[in-house]
Amino acid sequence: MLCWLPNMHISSAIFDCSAPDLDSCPDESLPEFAFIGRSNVGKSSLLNMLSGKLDLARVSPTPGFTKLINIFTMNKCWRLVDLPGYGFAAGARKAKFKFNHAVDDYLKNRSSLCCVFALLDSGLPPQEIDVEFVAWLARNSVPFVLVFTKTDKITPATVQANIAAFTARIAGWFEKLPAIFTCSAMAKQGREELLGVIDEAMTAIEAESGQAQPDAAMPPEDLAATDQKASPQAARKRRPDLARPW
Ligand SMILES: Nc1nc2c(ncn2[C@@H]2O[C@H](COP(=O)(O)OP(=O)(O)OP(=O)(O)O)[C@@H](O)[C@H]2O)c(=O)[nH]1
Ligand SMILES: [Mg+2]
Repeated sequence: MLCWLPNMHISSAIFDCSAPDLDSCPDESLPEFAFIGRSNVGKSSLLNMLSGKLDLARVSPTPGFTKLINIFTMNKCWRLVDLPGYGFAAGARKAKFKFNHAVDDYLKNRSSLCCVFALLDSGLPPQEIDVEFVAWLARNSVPFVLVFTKTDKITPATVQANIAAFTARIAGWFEKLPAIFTCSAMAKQGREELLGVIDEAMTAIEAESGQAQPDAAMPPEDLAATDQKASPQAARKRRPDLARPW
């Protein structure tokens, strides 16, 4: 059954909960798309822009504003997740790539996590903290796309130069570079393209679940395995096995 709307029209956007840790998150029945990036990069603003509801997630000029895992259900069938940023610690002398245990746990073990939108400020040359974070995503096999934010603040040529410099830093780690998008929450640029990522993922999940219907005449292959407590590796394997178009 199709449960999302064609062309990614958002008919409902509802705040679910603010979870302090993975165990407090809602069940994993709905596919999730999460926003992460340095504090103040524009995660909450982008979530609002995509949802079409400007006051859904709290936006603030104060870095480190989002402190919990904030979960929102869209069209009653998929979720957007606003994660706390990294790189901000009150009193810290040097920004460091470090996020709390809850975010680490969420990114590594949330089996319904389909794709992470890793946000980078398009107005800045490559920041070590972001390069380190992308390396962490790659090492931990977290599916992600790169999203360069706040394009309204600078010229398109500078945006392109910063994107080229960043991709040059990470290119050697991937057979195929992660997909790259640009956006401006202020100018409402990039919405269609990013909703397209979600649309394609939802289409792939739908196709996969259609194919994965068990044959009623056949017993499940490994009944015992379903009773075992899932290891992080097993949890990751439960993530939808998408032929990722990004
Ligand atoms: N010019 C411009 N400003 C933006 C844009 N997106 C966000 N901002 C501003 O940047 C600041 C931070 O935005 P948030 O969306 O709260 O950033 P965040 O990444 O969620 O921040 P934390 O929750 O603190 O990690 C706010 O003052 C926003 O108004 C954008 O596209 N263009
Ligand atoms: Mg925020």
